[in-house]
Amino acid sequence: MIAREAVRVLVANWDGSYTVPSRRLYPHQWSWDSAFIAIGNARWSPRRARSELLSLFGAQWRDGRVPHIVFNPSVPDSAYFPGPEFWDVRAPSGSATSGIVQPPVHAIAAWQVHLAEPDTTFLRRLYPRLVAQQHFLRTARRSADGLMAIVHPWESGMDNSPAWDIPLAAVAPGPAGVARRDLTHVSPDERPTDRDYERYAALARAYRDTGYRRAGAFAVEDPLFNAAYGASESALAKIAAACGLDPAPHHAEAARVTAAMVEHLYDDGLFHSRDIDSGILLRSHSAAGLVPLILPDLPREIVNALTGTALDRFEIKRGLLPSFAPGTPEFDPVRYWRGPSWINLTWLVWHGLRHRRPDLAELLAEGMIRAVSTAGFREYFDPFTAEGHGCGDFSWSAALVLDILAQHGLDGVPTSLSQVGEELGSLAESDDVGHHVLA
Ligand code: 9WN
Repeated sequence: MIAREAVRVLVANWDGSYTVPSRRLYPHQWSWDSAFIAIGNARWSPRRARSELLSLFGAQWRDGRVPHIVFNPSVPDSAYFPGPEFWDVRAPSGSATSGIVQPPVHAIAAWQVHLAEPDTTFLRRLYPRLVAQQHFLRTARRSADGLMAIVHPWESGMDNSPAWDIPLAAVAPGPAGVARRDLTHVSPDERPTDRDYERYAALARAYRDTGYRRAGAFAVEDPLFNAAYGASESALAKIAAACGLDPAPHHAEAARVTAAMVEHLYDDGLFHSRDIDSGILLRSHSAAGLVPLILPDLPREIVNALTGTALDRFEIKRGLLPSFAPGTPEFDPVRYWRGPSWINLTWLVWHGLRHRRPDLAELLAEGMIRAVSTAGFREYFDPFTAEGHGCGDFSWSAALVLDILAQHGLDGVPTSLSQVGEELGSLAESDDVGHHVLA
């Protein structure tokens, strides 16, 4: 039973107040992973879902930034590169963290967690922190055209996407021989190259050396990141209303950023990134360009054009959304963010299509369930064969499939939505005891 198996993965990766993305490859807390994990945990243990988000925001910086990694002090520095010694910074809570961020999908997650089990005390606790997270982005990262910049490919969450090939080529690589740990766990054909890592390390070091204040040679407006920011403002409007506060400023900010994205990042059926220094649109075929479908205020004609692109260029009829369009020279079906299908990207596009094109949302839901049923909860999947790649027992693959199951049920497999609901309901009662779930 997939739901039970998904919960097993989440229980095995639980560290007491949050969930590691993967025991060996990513043994700390990651920012956007925790948001996706909370969405899935909300379906069987709303208590763990709330803890996941509260523990992440416990490491928020004074300026409002939510670091992309919160390090577990009991894991040795050498377990992950770059570890706490490299980043060399602590949050006010005392936790060692990184100094960069990831796409701000957390308000979306907080609202989903509340919907699964309404809890205004939780919302009231998190709301000011979510507002501070957005405030950091719109003050420290806002460009002249009103969009938010990322200063490192890791901030996009789609590290080695071909969308970064041009801006990354302008970054002088640091010294060769970066002490990578990822290749101990995953084949080099499925990960970024050493050259990529030399540039990642150089960029992170340069940002660190300005006290995490000034962008270095990489500064781009990314459609996924900005869509997450905008959709989070819409979620914050709902959260504010539920807390008896004024939602209007959040609605206005969501509308403003949506309009700015349409004006500056949209072209020919897809959203693209833009280089801040040159102002040039970095036309590529990244699935990040479909994620603005999560924006509630997106004009109808753009929704239709994106849907057409998803069908033609991304071939989503197969049920799996490739991270980069097949049929392009850069496409690679197994190398990380250069083509494989990821459950979180597919979930975001599914979320955006749910009410607008339920027929296509269903295709994606069934594709995700099929992939994990045959390959397990892998990190990513070949979009043609659904073969699994990257690490196994990957938390957000398990979590988001639980959310999909709770909303769609299992089509073609003899488990109805209500059975899944009952199964998850009974697990929720035993959410303190992982062993019970594993039995
Ligand atoms: C760097 C944890 C993270 C995800 C990212 C994914 C990968 C890290 C890495 O793993 O990035 O942050 O070491 O490659 O690209 O999206 O959050 O799952």
